[in-house]
Amino acid sequence: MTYNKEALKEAIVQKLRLNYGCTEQQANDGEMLKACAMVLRDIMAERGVQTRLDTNRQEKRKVHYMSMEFLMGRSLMKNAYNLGLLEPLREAVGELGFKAADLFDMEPDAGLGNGGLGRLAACYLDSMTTLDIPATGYSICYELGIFKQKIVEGQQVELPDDWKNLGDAWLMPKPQEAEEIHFGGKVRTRWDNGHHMVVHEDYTRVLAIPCDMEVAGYGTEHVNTLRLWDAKSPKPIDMQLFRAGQYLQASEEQAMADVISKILYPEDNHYEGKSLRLKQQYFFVSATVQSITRQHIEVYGTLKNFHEKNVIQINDTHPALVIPELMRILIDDAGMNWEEAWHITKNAVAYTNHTVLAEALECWPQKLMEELLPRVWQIIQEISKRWQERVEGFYHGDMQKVEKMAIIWGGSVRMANLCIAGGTAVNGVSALHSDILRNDVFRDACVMEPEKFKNVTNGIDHRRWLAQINPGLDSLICELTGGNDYLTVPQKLRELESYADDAAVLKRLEEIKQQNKEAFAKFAKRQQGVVLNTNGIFDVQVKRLHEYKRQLLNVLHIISLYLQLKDHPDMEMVPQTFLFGAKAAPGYAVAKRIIQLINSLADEINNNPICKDKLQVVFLENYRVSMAEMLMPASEVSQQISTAGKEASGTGNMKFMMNGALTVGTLDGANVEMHEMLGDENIFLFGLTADEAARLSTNYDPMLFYNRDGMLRRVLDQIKHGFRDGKTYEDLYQRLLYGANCPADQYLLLADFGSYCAAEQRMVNTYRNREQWNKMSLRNIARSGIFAADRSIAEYAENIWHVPYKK
Ligand code: 26Q
Repeated sequence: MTYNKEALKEAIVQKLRLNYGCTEQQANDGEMLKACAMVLRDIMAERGVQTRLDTNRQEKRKVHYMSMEFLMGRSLMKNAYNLGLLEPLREAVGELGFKAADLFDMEPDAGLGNGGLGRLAACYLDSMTTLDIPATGYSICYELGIFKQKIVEGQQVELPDDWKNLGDAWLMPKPQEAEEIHFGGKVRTRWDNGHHMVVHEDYTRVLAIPCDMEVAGYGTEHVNTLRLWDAKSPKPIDMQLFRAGQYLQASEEQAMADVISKILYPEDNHYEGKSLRLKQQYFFVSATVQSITRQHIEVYGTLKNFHEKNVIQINDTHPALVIPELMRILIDDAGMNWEEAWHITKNAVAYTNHTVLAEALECWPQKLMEELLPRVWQIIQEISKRWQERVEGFYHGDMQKVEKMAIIWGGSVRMANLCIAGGTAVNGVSALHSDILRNDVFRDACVMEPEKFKNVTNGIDHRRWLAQINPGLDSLICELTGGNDYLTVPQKLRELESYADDAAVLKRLEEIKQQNKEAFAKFAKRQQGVVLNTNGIFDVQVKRLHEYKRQLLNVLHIISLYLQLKDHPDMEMVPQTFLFGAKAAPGYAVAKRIIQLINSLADEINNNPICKDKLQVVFLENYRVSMAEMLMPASEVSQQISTAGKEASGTGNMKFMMNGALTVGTLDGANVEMHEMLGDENIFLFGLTADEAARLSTNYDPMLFYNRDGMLRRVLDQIKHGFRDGKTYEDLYQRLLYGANCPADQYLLLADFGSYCAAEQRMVNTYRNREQWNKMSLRNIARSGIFAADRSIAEYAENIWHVPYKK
């Protein structure tokens, strides 16, 4: 059935009656939003059924994308857009007496992720569907997503994000497809009729209930599913304890189960060995593997061809337990021998690495695993033993290599090594990052199996991150490239380049940017009462707060501008509006101090009359997907200034570029590919390269830079003494000059300060020549096609999954 405005109207009215017992006149915005969601959900559910039938009938290989995070953001506009129903929905809603824009705006973000890794999973789900790949995403149905951030007296305060109130209209609970997960207990082995039987007993049971969210592709009938697992206890209450009057204890086990899917861990790029996190991971993995194998058996009646018909992609090591869990099911449940099970497992799992930061590599205490997952632990031990024998053989007993590559060592289980041993492919997420994995982090494993190590540079859903959020730019592109083919052929953006000397086109680009700046300023006023100077260059750094991302370097530069302005209050300058947005992990004290410093600086600058219409600094509260959607189209400068070698890829960098912002950045992550596309003339590069940074960090002396540069000294002293709010930041000053544990500042801020300031200066000078700037902006948009997720997914399909896709 094809839907038009009338059919949508009718369906919405029907939903209101059936679900809320009200008419469209009586319904409030929330009910209307949910009714619209349910109508689209129905359309997708129907197509989802058809997609699955076709997939099974044609015995296609399926992709299973496992990620502890899916940062989906809002869905109403996205789904309407992909289904080709955006305009009919707008009209239908309008005729029912509501404003579509208001409904879109009130939908809560599904914030089931921290940042890059989680958003990547969401973009990939869109592309896999658009390319007609049979794929399912899997994650946990966290009751509370990433916390909401408030700034109170300059400091971050975390509030719970209870998104399900309005956001659950997309979810379809399927209790009949629940799986049972076993924790703790004991493992016994016995011989039964010559068979070695493993018996796991006295375990605690937890139910995993799937809540499915359908995902529509663009320009296709294909629909995929995001399966979110909700944890519940199988027994409502312990009646024995209840009868004994021990009411609290009676519901203890139930509470234990519920807590597993309660909350998303808010640490980004940082590992902590918390037992609840391990429970989440196994809960997630076991439910998913049971569900996949069960469905496989339903179609094929056996698991012997499992690897031929399934590939499981794991988003970092967080779901690494799939390897022993799949082994467990193949051996204990399907009765296979080790070799056969290992062959299937190894060919069915592939691993993407997203970080080289030592503090982010997962290393679980063996004790925790042993107690929580006794059977899985046995299997890990066997995998580890066999892997170690192989390494020893290959490296002729070189114990240094054996130690580095070991899975279990010194009482810890190293998840990355488990993934390397048990997977068919390991990939990094940008050219530089994959090189660092091959030549440094996983060097010895790569020598052993060089074909296993691949690169797939990240990409973003350009339909969401350009067409949908920047309608002005979308219209211009369609006009200039003769239609909207670029939506499915992102390389078409290249055709824009023939307008690089067309003054009228460049002017329009500038006008679109200005309108987007005004629109963002309105939003900022509404959200936090701040009045942005829209005549200033919108110079933006939005991403998680982390020392390696160097928000502090940005701060140092702004302080240097401020000091110059104080020296020469009448100095002529291009107005600049510096925008920051960042959440800090609640336990990351230094990151929280940096937020406080940004707010102190903002307070100082925004209240000093000499800065009026020249310098402005704003910390944007609660940066999230839906804010990024407003901000990217309005940004002129994209700050991508991580210490080279530390940012695996970055994906915000791509969103900015696609919306015409120019990058000030280091040669790190995907900035390297960006620079390759743009050449020196269309990007503002600065700083040490990854090799130089690695070399310098072995004997880095911040004092050298401090003593050499008078401005840098003044800037640092300013941090130490603080600003008009009376707060001082000697701790951060110390950190930059001496590091937390000498010899330090691993992030080399002072070494890059000079060249960063110079790059900013080049950027501002370029901005004075608006035509030149607009030309560069156009080239950035025109050359951003390679950063479309469709390109990334085509590479995964081709080089790792070996599945066909729509070309
Ligand atoms: C691990 C164990 C326990 C608790 C939390 C974690 C954890 C959670 C999230 C560890 C890491 C993350 C997130 C990492 C992440 O977002 N990495 C980013 O991935 C992007 C997509 O590939 C890259 O573009 C970024 O460069 C990378 O930092």
